[in-house]
Amino acid sequence: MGFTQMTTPSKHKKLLKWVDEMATMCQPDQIHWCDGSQEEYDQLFELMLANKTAVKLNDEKRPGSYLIRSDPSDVARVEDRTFVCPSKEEDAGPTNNWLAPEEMKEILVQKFTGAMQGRTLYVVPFSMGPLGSPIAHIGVQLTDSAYAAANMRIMTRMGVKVLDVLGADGEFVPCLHSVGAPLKEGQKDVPWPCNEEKYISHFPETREIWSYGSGYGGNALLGKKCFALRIASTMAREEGWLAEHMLILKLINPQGEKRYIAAAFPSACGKTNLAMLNPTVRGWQVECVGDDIAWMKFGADGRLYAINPEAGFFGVAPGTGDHSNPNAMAALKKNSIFTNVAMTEDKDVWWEEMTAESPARLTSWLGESWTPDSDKPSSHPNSRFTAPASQCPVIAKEYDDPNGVPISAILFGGRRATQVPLVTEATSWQHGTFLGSIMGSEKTAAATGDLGQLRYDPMAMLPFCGYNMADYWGHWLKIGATEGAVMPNIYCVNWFRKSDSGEFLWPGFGDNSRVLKWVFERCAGTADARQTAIGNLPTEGSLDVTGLDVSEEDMRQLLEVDVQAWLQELPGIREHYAQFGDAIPPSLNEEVDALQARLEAAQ
Ligand code: TSX
Ligand code: MN
Repeated sequence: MGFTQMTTPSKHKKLLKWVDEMATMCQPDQIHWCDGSQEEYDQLFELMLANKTAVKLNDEKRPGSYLIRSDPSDVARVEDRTFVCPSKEEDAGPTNNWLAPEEMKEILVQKFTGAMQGRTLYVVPFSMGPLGSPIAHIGVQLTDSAYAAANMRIMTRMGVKVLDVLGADGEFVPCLHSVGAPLKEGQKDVPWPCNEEKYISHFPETREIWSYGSGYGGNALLGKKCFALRIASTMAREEGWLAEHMLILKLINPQGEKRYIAAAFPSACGKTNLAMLNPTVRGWQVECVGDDIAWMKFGADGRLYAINPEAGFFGVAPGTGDHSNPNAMAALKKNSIFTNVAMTEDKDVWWEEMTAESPARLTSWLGESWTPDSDKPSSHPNSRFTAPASQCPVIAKEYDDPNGVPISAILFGGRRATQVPLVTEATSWQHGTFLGSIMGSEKTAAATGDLGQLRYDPMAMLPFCGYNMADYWGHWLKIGATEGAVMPNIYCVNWFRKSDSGEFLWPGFGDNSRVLKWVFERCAGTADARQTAIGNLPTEGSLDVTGLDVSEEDMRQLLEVDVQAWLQELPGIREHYAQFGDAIPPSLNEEVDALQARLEAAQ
């Protein structure tokens, strides 16, 4: 089994030279240029089925879909093995792992030499964003993983049409990937080849990505976190735009007027759920433009226009069900890839909280038999679905618009049991940038022992910023000061406030549309707010609570400003800033001082 070699479908000299050089170094048995066709996708799975990498799922229950079980050691992004390599260490900043580019290259050349022996090198041309969009960018991933190539066909616009756009001299980001498991003559492959030693390396100055040793998710699908966030954030800084870890949603009021909202949340806050939520407020609609990444550039009218650079959802499976996200469940009904979830007896998929009751018998993500009284979950907590965005019932038509959508509001969220109100409006772009820089989430994983501890995750970009985070804040401030710019309003939201007895005060999910409605009406100038020390909050009556089952006392708590608690957080904020030393933009330090002064005055 294999691919029929075709003539090279590109006349791009630089691309051909790079592919040739990388192939000489990696020594694959053969090279396959991906055309992006269904036939090619089917062939990739034929190979993975033969190698026991993939299982074909029940074609009646889950048409065109596959289950893949990774090696139990290769199940998530590896932040401690992720490197950002500009020439100067200070340009990586204190929150990134750094190695000098020449040093890293020397290591990597050694690792990649012969790394693809016995394997096929797939050349995967992809566009992040609608083909030919002025906001989009092109990458080419070289990979020896059929799994990565197949996922890239769902997650990006992939194939020969990208080479057409690239032409003879278009720009592309070279993305080299190997699982780091060469096969000797006659050596039998394993279902999930990978290497114990991993390097996820970024070279912002030359705009290159070299990823070695892992086949999983963000380590291997290089268009996503590596390109669309880490490399793109450095491109955005140089070129005056924003590459952000944000969903994009379209909110439509009963009159048919629409606003576009972008929102950043750390992991485990339900970002994908918000991106495609079903509103409980009568007459309002939400449509999804994107669930993970937003690229925003100024339009001629001075507004920020956003595209979703991706073409699919690579979502966390556990917790996703008809109760939390029926639109995601519909998107993954067919033509989807499932990684590290459990399998039912009739070869469908299942994971924790997909349904209220678990099936009586399953095959776990480890391939072992599983029953509800097993002491381990059936699916890995970071198990994933890869589903085409086009299959989401509420995908917005603008998702494919090369011009992007004008953003009216940016939300920053986090998981905070205390202190942070349901919604707060920033009083300026600078104030909003400050609020984004101090956002954080409380840990939910009991395993690490620091349950409930606050982790700062500025703009949800901590693991994804390709340069010094303090310079990134400086870039945000500079963007906001662009001549003629009409900036979005900025809001902080918190769905996770708890009562003293430990219960969630806010029902969340579809009822978050009440907050979205207030944001919409603030942008339209039709909703009231009261000024407080931390920002603008909804007045009583301006937040639509019609038909909502939340007591007046709980609503009061959700919208109260706990001045004492905020004062107590100030030293933590100053400490968080201190790790960046002098690199902190002065106006952010001024924001901390001004917040302190307002809180003290409100005491
Ligand atoms: O995704 C969530 N969102 C955003 C939805 C658009 N989750 C799921 C957890 C994150 C992966 C939430 N969990 C949300 C939320 O708004 N809120 C909560 C907390 C919560 C959990 C259960 C209930 C209520 C709130 N249950 C009942 O009230 C019955
Ligand atoms: Mn993400």
